Formats: sequence, C-alpha cells, structure tokens
Amino acid sequence: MNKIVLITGATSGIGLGCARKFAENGDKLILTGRKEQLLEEIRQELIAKGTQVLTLTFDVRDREAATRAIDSLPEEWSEIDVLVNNAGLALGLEPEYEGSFDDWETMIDTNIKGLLTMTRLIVPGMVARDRGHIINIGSVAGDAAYANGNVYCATKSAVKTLSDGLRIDVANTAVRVTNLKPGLVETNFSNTRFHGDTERAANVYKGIKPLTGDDIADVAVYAANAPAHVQIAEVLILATHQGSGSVIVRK
Ligand code: NDP
Ligand code: 8X3
Repeated sequence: MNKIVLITGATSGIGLGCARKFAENGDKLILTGRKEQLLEEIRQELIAKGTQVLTLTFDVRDREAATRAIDSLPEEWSEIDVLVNNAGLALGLEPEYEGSFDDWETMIDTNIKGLLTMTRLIVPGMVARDRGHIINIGSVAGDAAYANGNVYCATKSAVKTLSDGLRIDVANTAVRVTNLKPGLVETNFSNTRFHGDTERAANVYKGIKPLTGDDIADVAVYAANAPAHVQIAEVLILATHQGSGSVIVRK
C-alpha cells in the first residue's frame, strides 16, 4: 500500500536520501525543511519520476510554525503513515567546559525539542487510526559519549530514550517506533558542525569509506516495510572500518 511519509530536514544528507528511497518505494512524500527553493527543486526532481510530493517550509524549533504547517495539510495528505524525525545537527567539538551556550541551545532545541514537537503533532493521529510508524534518526553518539561530543551525544541519547519511551506508550496500538543510529555518514553534517570550515569537515571522512545518506535511507525503507507484526526497534549502522563512536580505523 502507498504510504504517506513525512520527512523533516529533507533538503540534505540522510533526509534527502530518505526522500529519494521512499519515492522509489512508491510512497507519497511530505518533505519539510527550512529552504523553500531547495525543497521545490527536490519536489520537481521527484514528481518528474512520478512521485506525489507536497512540501512544507518551517523550522522544527518553531512550534507555532510547525503546528500551522501540519494543520494546513489538505485532507488527502493528513493521514501520515510514517514520520521520519531526521532534522538535526551537531555544532562544535570542544570540551564540555568550553562549549558555546548558543550551540548547545540550538542542538537541544532542534534535536530534542524539534523532534518532540513533530512527535506531539503527528503521533495522536497515528494512535487514533491504530496505524503508523515513527523513525527517529538517533546516532551511535547516543550510545556512548566520545571526546568533545558532550552535548551532541546527550541530544542523541535523548533521542534513544524518547524513542524507547514512545515505543512503550504506543505498545497497545499497531504504531511502531524505530531508532536508527548511524555512525559516520558523509553529508553536510561536519560542515555544519565546524561552522563552514570545509577543510576540517573533509578530514572527518579521510582514510575511511563513510556511509552515505542512501545507506541509512535503505534501512529506514526496510523498517517501514517490515511485516506489520515486526517492529525494528533500533538499528546501529556503522561504516565497516568504524568500531564504535570513537574507534575509526583510517587507512
Ligand atoms: P545534513 O546537515 O546533511 O542535513 C541536516 C538536515 O536537517 C538539513 O536538511 C537541515 O536543513 C535540517 N535541519 C537542521 N536544523 C533544522 C531545523 N531547525 N529545522 C528544520 N530542519 C533543520 O546532515 P545529516 O543528513 O547527516 O543529518 C541528519 C540527521 O542525521 C541529524 O539528526 C544528525 O544528527 C543525524 N546523524 C548524522 C550522522 C552523520 O554522520 N552525518 C550520523 C548519525 C546521525 P538546513 O539545510 O536548513 O540546515
Ligand atoms: C553523527 C555521527 O559520530 O559524528 O551522529 O557523532 S558522529
């Protein structure tokens, strides 16, 4: 059955990979992000391939804008089957006692509160329909802290805990919850983390073949299409030469 899939942060990296892979799977897409023009270009790319796409432009940190956007959905788009809570970021890589207050606030507001806002807005409909799937993009960083990762790691730990909590809270329904925990994925992530220092960002992926957004999207599509009685609760996805959040073997 064609599903309606809403993806946050669909303009880049893992979110864009999910948009393309769910489109290939024959699903209808609600793509959300902050960059209206980019969303429109992606919409055009996908409708040219026969996918039905609707875009919504808002910042997940802005609860009122998110509410307005979801409330504005036409009737035929309102029954969301899959929510991919992907929008997120890391800012900075320094000791906890030297971190930036502003960076901390942005990460917490986006990775935790933004994810919660989308969950709060969309999951009640899933529960009422007794159908749906929430796919949260957590991280290996949520399993254990790594050097200088402190607040980012904590936000992804929160994503794990919130995924676990939600899974318990909807266990009396057919709604499923998946926490995907990628390791090193080459996207715009490190450019953002290092505030546009592209050389430092490129070094993160030197000497190792990293994952791509498509690799993570493949797992998301698999989880969303598992038989109804199968709940893929959590998946850790690492590059082959990555042993853990902090062990990366470069050749
Ligand atoms: P990208 O920077 O390539 O993509 C992030 C996406 O999130 C962009 O579309 C970005 O939009 C969007 N976004 C960021 N902040 C907001 C916001 N406030 N409101 C709406 N959209 C927002 O990075 P990734 O694809 O790598 O990151 C996607 C997710 O994957 C994140 O949650 C990240 O923590 C997680 N992750 C990434 C890993 C990696 O190694 N890359 C590994 C593990 C997890 P905009 O361009 O407007 O900023
Ligand atoms: C993103 C991957 O290892 O840089 O969550 O934290 S990592």
